[in-house]
Order: sequence, then C-alpha cells, then structure tokens
Amino acid sequence: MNCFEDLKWRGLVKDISSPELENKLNNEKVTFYIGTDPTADSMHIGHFSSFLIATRLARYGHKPILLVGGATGLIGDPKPSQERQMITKEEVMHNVEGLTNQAKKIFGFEVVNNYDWIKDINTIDFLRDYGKYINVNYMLDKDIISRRLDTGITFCEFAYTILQGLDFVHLNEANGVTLQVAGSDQWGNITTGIELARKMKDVELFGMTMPLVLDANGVKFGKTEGNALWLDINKTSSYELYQYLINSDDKCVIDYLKKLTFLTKEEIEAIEEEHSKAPELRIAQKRLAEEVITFLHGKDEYLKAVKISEALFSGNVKELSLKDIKVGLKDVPNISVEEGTTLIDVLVNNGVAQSRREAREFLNAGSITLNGDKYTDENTIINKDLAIEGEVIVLRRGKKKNYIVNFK
Ligand code: 629
Repeated sequence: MNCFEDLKWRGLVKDISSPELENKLNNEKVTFYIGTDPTADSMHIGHFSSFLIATRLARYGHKPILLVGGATGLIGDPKPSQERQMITKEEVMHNVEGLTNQAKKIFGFEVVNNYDWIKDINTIDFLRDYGKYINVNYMLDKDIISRRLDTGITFCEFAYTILQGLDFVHLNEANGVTLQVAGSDQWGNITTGIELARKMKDVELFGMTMPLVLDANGVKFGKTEGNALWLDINKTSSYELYQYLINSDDKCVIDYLKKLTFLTKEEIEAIEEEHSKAPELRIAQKRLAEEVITFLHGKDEYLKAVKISEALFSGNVKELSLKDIKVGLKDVPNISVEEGTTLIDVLVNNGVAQSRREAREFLNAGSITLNGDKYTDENTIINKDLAIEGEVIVLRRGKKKNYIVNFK
C-alpha cells in the first residue's frame, strides 16, 4: 500500500483541502506540522491518537514538525459549547515546557513554539498584515464560530483562528511546511491558514484532518468518567492505561488497532480473524495494549502492567512489590489498623462485614484472603509480619472487593 491508501484504510482521512494531496503524499517528501495548545502540562491519549499521524507520515519519508502553542494557549481555541477559562501566563509557560519535553521524548521530532514568532507582532501589524486578508463573514461561516453565535464569543477567541492561520504561513516561510494535519475539529483553523497563504503570497498550502476517535458510546476515545488518560507516566500509570485499553469494546478494537498501532493490514486482519473466533480471550485488546504501551513507555512498562493486572486478577499479590501494589490498587479503600487486632475486628470495624455474624459467614465460606492466602480463623492476629515489605496487607473479600490494610 502507498501512503495515502494506508491512511485511508486506517480510517485516518476525513477532510483534505485538495485532491492533489494524495499524489503529493505518495510521490513527494512533504514537510508538515501538527499543533497542540498548552492547556495542561501533559498530553492525553486523545492527543496521542492524533499526534501518531506524525510518526506514521514520517515512516513514509515525510518530515514532521510538532508545534506547542505558547501564544495560542494564551488566547484559547473556541470550544463549540462555551468560552474557555483563561489560564495564567505562568501556567502556560509551565505547560509549554512539559509538553515540549514530552513531545520530544515520545515522538522524537522537532518541536517549535508559536510564542517565538507571535510575541513580536504588534497590534497594528496584526490587523494590517493578517486581519486585512480575512473577511469577518468568512470567519462567521466556520463551524465552531457559528455554533457560538447564540451563546456568544469574545473577540479574543474569535481572533484565535487568525493566529493559527499565521502560524501556517510562518512555518511555510521559515521551515518549508506545506501541510497541516489535525483532528477534524481543527478544519476551520487549517483553512484560515490556507486562505491567508493564498491571499498574502499566492501559495497553495494543504490541510488534512482525521476523524475524532470515538468509543462504543460515541464518547471521545480516552475519556473515562471525566478523567483523562495522561501520557505522563506519573499522572497515569501504564497499569491504568492497560486497564483502559484491555477493556476496549469488541466493536471498536479493530478500529483502534488501525488507528493507534503500526501493525500492517495483514497483521490486523489476522488478529481480527483470531479474535472473532474467541472474543472472550481479548486477543485484539491485549495486542492493542501491548503496542500502545510499548510505544509510549517501553517494553518493561508494558510487562509490568501485565504482571500487575494478572496478579490482581488471580489474587496472587505476593509476587508484587509494594510499589506495584500501590499503583495497581490506587483506587481501593484503605483501612488503618493497630498491630495486634484480630481479623474479625478488622472486618467488622472497617465495614468489610456488616456484623460479627456476617464476618464469620465470610470466614467460614473461605472468602477472606490476606495477600492471596485464605484465612478462616477469626482470631488471627493482624500484624506487620503478614505485610508485604512490612507495610501493607491486601485484604480481599470474595473475588473482587479489595482493601489495603495499613498500620497505625
Ligand atoms: C496553533 C495551535 C497551531 C496549530 C494547532 C494549535 C492547537 C489547536 C488545538 N488542538 C487541540 C489541542 O490543543 O486546539 N488549535 O488540544 C487538539 N490537538 C490534536 C488534534 C485535535 C485537537 O492537539 O488536532 O483534533 C484532537 O484530536 O483538538 O498553529
């Protein structure tokens, strides 16, 4: 497959500015860029699904430039729903640094910051050199802006698209960029740049968007109960990432393999066939998790995520280190006990059982384990000798309910 066929097969092409782009991507070496605004100090998995196109195009011989919007982050790209909360300059600077390091580390490409060229444009020049080329009627027609006309949009956010447009023109002059890629929500901003270049310099620039990656419920990929999955391993462990990916819906997982991995068409089709024979084995989800986590954090992190997941699933927590337990059981209730407390008191005083009678039922049924070992004697003395690395005991009731026991 050639470059463009590959992108299409993966479902990565939504809009293109000109049919000529296909030929360019197949037969020329194109310098292109993709940008992100410093709204946080780390990217999340949603950005990853878009930024991966940079690596994909690079593997076909094209040259990527990643842009962090130190200037545009101070303005705020209009959201379809409401005005953004302004963030302080200090916060933006801090986020730029985080994103720049992260983008370099994960993708290994050149990173530029639009603050470097936008900071020196004064108001008069901005209006004369760029504002003069962009008709307000043309701006009002843009999807995102038109959707905000009822609820209102400030001039600050309204002007945003011109900044992104002038970036495109600047990168064309300074770095030879001729293509901008992004998620489909960026179409309006990409076309502003194309319009500016055409009017200012009679140069044709190209744009391409990819559909936003959605989960089975039509929610943006990577959004779990309002929490983002961060690419910063200190904010989202590879174990958490593993849990998210391994739980991907069967309806979406092949699409994710196409969009989030570099597996070939043949490899993905083989996985699809194997997967459809026994979906309960989650072959496709496992491969997805392996590919994504290895790309982001390396093989060791992937293996660690698998190990933690398997140990927690089987209850064999003794093979985990204290650190792994803290990662894997981050969201589990913590119980704090005095050394020397009996097991039945631990159960009753911390809500593991509702009464002594219920606690005895659990114990007799063999459903209480400490670090994976079954305990039936209600008078067992709970002390640090039982604890992993002398610190915590994983108490489990039945198959699923975990608690972390700490000592006072
Ligand atoms: C100046 C700023 C530019 C070019 C781009 C930008 C950022 C752009 C934006 N992008 C989103 C973001 O920052 O807001 N105006 O969160 C996000 N992007 C990745 C994908 C996206 C997009 O980083 O393009 O579509 C999400 O998948 O929303 O000169």
